[in-house]
Amino acid sequence: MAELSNYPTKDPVLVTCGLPYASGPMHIGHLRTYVPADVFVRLLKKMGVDATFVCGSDTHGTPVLVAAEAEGLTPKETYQKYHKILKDTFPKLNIFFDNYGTTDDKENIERTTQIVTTLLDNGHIYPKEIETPFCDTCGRSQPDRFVRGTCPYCGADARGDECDQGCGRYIEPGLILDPRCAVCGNPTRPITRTHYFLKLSAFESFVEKFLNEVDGTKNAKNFALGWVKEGLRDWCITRDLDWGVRFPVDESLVLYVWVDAPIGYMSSTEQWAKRIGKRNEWEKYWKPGDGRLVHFIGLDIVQHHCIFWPAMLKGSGYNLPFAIVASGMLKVEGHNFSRGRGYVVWILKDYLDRGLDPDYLRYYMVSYTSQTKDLDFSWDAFADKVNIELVGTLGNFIYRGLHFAHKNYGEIPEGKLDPELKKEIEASLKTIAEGVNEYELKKVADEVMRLASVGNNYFQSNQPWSLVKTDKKKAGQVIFNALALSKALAVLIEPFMPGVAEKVWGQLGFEAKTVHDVHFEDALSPPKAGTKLKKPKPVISKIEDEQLVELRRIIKERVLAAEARQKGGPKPKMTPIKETISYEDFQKIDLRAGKILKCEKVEGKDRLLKIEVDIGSEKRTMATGLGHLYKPEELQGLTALFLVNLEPKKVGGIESNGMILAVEKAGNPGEWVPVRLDGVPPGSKAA
Ligand code: B3M
Ligand code: ZN
Repeated sequence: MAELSNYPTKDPVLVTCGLPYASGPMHIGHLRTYVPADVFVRLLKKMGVDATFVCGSDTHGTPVLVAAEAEGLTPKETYQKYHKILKDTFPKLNIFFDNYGTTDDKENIERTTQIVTTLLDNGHIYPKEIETPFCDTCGRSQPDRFVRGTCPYCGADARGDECDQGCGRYIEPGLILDPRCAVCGNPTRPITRTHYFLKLSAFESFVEKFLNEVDGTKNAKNFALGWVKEGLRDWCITRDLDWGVRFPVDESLVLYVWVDAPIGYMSSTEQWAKRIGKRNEWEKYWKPGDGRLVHFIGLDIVQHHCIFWPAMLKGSGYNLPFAIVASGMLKVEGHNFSRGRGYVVWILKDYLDRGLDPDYLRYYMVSYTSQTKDLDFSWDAFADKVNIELVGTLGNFIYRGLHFAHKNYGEIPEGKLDPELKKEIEASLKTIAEGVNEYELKKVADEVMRLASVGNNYFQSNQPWSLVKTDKKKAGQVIFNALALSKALAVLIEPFMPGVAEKVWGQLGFEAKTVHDVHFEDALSPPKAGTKLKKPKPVISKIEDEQLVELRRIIKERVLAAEARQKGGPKPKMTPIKETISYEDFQKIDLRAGKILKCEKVEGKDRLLKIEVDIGSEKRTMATGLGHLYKPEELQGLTALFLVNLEPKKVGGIESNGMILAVEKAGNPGEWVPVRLDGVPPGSKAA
């Protein structure tokens, strides 16, 4: 596929961006993908590529339900509220989609139903009984984000469907260890019911081949290939919830949000096609043909886009992604991005509402680090970027040339483009094309800044301010070249700083076309001598110290408030007493004293311990999830109470034949204490 990865291409390109959950306002984490994607689309357009950009709000799933419960709104009211906020915020950041829909739109529900029905017809979906968490306190099933527990793969604290603090893997329903209800904090209990699975295991070699061919960034590909090598598990695509797209076969279930969410890319394209009056235009991207699909995503959703999504597309006969571009994760002031802990920057409240220019943030997001690396946002680094690079290098150069021209000539003086400068612009265009081709937008931004430095050096070494006193014509030629370079810069910065670029464009006297509408070749043609100039104003302004102090203070206070909240956080409700059971029921349970003879860690599983237990009549191997609370030597030698007639179960590769009983301290969820029976001989029975 190597030759296909060359942009510009004659083929039309559809760019999508991970759909934001309509569960809160926009924050800086969102910008880690939306800004690069918008910049990429603008770059393609500047290269003459037919590029379309679609997105939409993700309205289903537990993230929206959690927000709805917190705000006392219905799920629909919740997503409508945040959909509007998100939709209105994008243009304020100079991010413009050709269509921005929602996954609850009619087009998406219909397309999702069509795809799932096709997958069913093609035999890719089957039913299976599984155990999923039920909370007795809340009185309902608690899938996905409604539970927290231990990641079965790496042992980290995790969300029901996602190891968000550890290995990042998707977690199938029922697999999370030690599940606790995320609403009330109490342990959940498993209930059995029939769910539906996509036979992902049958797509293993397809997915592997797809990943080896797909274009984009290496991080996405390599992560996903690693998971494929471990073997693909079939994927549960239904949930026991009232909110979502109904599952066609069993209407009491809804589809898992990750089924209808990526289909949102497709339905948003359909809405776009309808709107431009070419109903079938969406097919050029989604039905096999020449159109290319490029997905911009965050590193946390690689598995969904590189494994689940291509399998769904393949299984229902649609076009596959051409490229998957994953951006690294975000840190705020050196800490992992976290709304709960206060490490967040809210785009409206903290940034735009304070009158800060969206283009500065756009520049920061693409130029701070490589697309695939983690990006650390700090206000100090932000101020340096703006004050040193944007004001000091770029803005300064543009203003000096315009100011000099206006003051001494009142118009663009006569001149001829210096061949050396022309070469520099050509070199920039080449590097920019490479950056686009490699999905490395930092390379593009750095190159433009390099060109601005070339301009400053040119201005400095030609000294027009002295020259104008002795040879006004010659000085005019220098200024003509400075303005030619400023025009080139306006064209080249447009993709990441469209607002600033438009201002420069206006000051250079271009009125007929906006800089948005010109192609990159225009960077090589100098402006017309004789064009009248108005008094210029600096196009970029400094971040002042007082403002910086204020911005830093906001985060600091937010972090402190979050810490205080966590300390005095709400106490979990007591678990209610379960329903009465008969004496016979109780007699079915076989509880005995057991002595832990051996206790060892399990490779790669932080929470699991393998124990060998003497239960009097025999020795048993069991697994326990107490590894994060006790060292093996603390448990070895201990006599405790064991349930010895529990059906064998495989836990983390160990067949566990029984269970150590432990109590979770009231008021301290997560703190488990084994029921000790010091001095009692192994085999002693409880009754
Ligand atoms: N709504 C947001 C996320 O997990 C999720 C993306 C959907 S993309 C189809 O980042
Ligand atoms: Zn994990």
